[in-house]
Amino acid sequence: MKTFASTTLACLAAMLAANHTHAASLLNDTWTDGSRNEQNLPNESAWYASTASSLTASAGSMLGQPGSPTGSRVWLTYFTDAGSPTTLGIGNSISATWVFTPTTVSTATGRGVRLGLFNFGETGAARQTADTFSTSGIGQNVTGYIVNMNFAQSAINTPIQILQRDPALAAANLMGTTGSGAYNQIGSNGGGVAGDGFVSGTQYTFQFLIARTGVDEVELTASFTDGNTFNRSLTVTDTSGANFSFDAFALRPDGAQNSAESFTFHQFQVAVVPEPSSVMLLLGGLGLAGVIHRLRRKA
Ligand SMILES: [Ca+2]
Ligand SMILES: [Ca+2]
Repeated sequence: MKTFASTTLACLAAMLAANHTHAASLLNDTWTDGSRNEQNLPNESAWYASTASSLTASAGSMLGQPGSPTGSRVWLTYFTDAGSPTTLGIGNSISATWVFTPTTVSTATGRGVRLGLFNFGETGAARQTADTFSTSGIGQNVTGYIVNMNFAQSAINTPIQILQRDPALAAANLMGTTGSGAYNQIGSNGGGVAGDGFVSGTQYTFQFLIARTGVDEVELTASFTDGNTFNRSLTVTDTSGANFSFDAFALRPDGAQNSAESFTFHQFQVAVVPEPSSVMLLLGGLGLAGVIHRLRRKA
């Protein structure tokens, strides 16, 4: 027969396990309403496109079309209210997850797709409120990190690169250049050797995970998988001048000849782990267990 103590311990272990995996969803959108215009967190968010016609929603998905064969586009959304970026405490992480299907994937050897987590809540930064803007603008004073990806049928060596917005924040160019003054690389390129790339018509999941691992340190992991054998992943650590606050996600495909003819968005999610309220529940649970323990000792 189980003792009361062992039952209590089992309950606590279950609570710890639940807490460990419990995420607060900031946004989880599947375009069920067939529109990309409403900001109604956490169920949907408004998306802004540098060229309005390049991003169209229909029931259950959103279609992004880079210029073809050339012409980059920027697609941007906010997953918190204006002026209220989510800030990671030590041990917390944020993940942005994009489920998508590309068509007519490029044969490019460059890095034609950029995906970033940003903070438009910085002093001097301004949120976008409408479509139609320059793909080399909107970034003044915005902080954050990007994944710079070789998006092709055959991957180059180390197809993934992760960079941080330059702390000098001189550049208004959000994602149009990764050069000096705009971005600084974090760690080395990675994601494996040349070989398997993206297949047209296959569904992929991209995840950008940023975990705060210290007072001034974040660990950043970018991964692309088809849920089967394709898995390209890179983890790097930013050990100084790290960013912990985020309110936006943006994608910048270069023209179709360097990315893909189209990207169908099936789902876009942003979550924070752990959920602050679950920490409070856990602490409450531990306190209750302590009271029970003391009561039993007295009995
Ligand atoms: Ca919508
Ligand atoms: Ca840094």
